[in-house]
Amino acid sequence: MRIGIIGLPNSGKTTIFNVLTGGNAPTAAYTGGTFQVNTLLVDVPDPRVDALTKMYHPKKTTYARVEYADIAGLSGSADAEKRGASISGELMNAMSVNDALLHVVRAFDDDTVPHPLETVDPLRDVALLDAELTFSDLSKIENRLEKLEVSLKKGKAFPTFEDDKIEFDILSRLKPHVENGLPIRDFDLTDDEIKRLRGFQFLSAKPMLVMFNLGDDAEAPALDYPHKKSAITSVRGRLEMDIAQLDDEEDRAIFMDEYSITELSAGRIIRESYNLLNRMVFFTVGEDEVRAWETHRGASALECAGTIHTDLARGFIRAEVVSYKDLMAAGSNAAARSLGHIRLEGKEYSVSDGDILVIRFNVNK
Ligand SMILES: Nc1nc2c(ncn2[C@@H]2O[C@H](COP(=O)(O)OP(=O)(O)OP(=O)(O)O)[C@@H](O)[C@H]2O)c(=O)[nH]1
Ligand SMILES: [Mg+2]
Repeated sequence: MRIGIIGLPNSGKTTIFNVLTGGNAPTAAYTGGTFQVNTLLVDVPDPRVDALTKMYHPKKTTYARVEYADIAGLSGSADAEKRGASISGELMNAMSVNDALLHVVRAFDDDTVPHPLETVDPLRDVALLDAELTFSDLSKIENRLEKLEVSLKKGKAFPTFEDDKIEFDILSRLKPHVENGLPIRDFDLTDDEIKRLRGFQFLSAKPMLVMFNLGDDAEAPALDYPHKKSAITSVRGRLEMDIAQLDDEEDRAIFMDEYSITELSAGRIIRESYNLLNRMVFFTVGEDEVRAWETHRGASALECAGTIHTDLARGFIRAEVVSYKDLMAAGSNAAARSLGHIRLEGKEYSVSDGDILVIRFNVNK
């Protein structure tokens, strides 16, 4: 899972990046919309993996991982004429490789930190950046429609003629939607249509997590955001970054206590991202390794086998499945087995979040 952090200059993207990664990337220095991208892979904190490690004492423990990209460079032009156009090719690429976008919105007051539009107005900034993304998508749609119109008029672009007609039809329906300022993720598309549009890498089609970056004791603004594949969250960015950067566990506990923080936001935000992206984890366990694997919700046993290794999918016979809860309640694998908690499931079995799988397979079958 890869999440791109975007937002206006000085909104706190690098601060949030540090909160999420426990990192020390330098903040401040007003980069004023200069293109820059910094990525880091982080383990997904998961107490279930910790508990399984205690049970199995494996040689190795592997957590699921999330990659965060701190993407600077959106200028936040308030000038409608320039919107979308300000997104350079490299910035476009840096954004489009992500599974979801995390929009950091400044909601903290601080006279020493300049705002590119001079005033702090989080709701305006949400709308502004959304407009920037939809405008960039609109210009792609318009350019493509123009080209398609020419080639369809010639009428002999065989064998792509039929495909071009279908694409022209989809884009023509999509255009007024985007012109109305609505993100593409709100538009109902069939799987086939999604496939046909994939190459465009539309930015407003990506799942969006809007994150208010709050001051130490600020409250989150009330945002009406009725869009699909979207979620809203908030974080006291600088406060949490300061805590996340403390090496000493005890110091951290004291700090958290003082500000009544029960859990650092990194884990919570990963869970919110999992929900937004319809992701889940399953586990494999043993003496060698306890490991969390990420997949999409509702994945079949066969798909999970393939996530582990293509051979396991190819030679799939059966999956032995026990839920994390049942295993923990039983206390050991042997106890779970004698209680009848270990089930044998076939290819089609829909795996649940937290299932522990053993894939029986035979590659020679
Ligand atoms: N008071 C206060 N300041 C913050 C908070 N979050 C970030 N800042 C400050 O705002 C400034 C900008 O933060 P960054 O995290 O560098 O912002 P950015 O979005 O990465 O900025 P660019 O990369 O230049 O676009 C820094 O001086 C931060 O210390 C906050 O929650 N409260
Ligand atoms: Mg930055």
